[in-house]
Amino acid sequence: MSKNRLIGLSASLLFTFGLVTGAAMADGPQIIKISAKRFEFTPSEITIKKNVPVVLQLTSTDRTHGIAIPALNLRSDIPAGKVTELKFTPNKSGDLKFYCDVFCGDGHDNMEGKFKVTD
Ligand SMILES: [Cu+2]
Repeated sequence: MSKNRLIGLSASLLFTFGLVTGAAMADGPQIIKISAKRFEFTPSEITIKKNVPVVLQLTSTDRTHGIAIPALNLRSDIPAGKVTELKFTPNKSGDLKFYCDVFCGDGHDNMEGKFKVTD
C-alpha cells in the first residue's frame, strides 16, 4: 500500500469515528448532578433539552431531603451519603419546577428550583 493510500485510509477512519461519537453524544442521556442541603439545591436552575433522556444524580450533604417534580408526577428521597438516580424524559418545553418534599427545617418551604426545558 502506498503512503498516500495509508494516509487516506486513516483520515477516513478518523472521520467515521468522529461521526459515530458525535451521534452518540447527541443521543446520550443528559446527566445532571444536583446537590441538596438545608435549604437549597445546587444548581437550582438547570437547562435541559426536550425529548432527550435526563439522568439526575442526586446527593445530599447533610440529611435526607426529597425532590418532587409535580408536572412529571415524580419524586424521590435523597438520603445523605449516596448517589440517588432519577430518570425522566421531558416531552415539552417550558419550566419544570421542583422542590424538597421531605421536611428538613425552617427554610424547607423555600427549597426549590426549576428545569428550563428548551426545544
Ligand atoms: Cu426540605
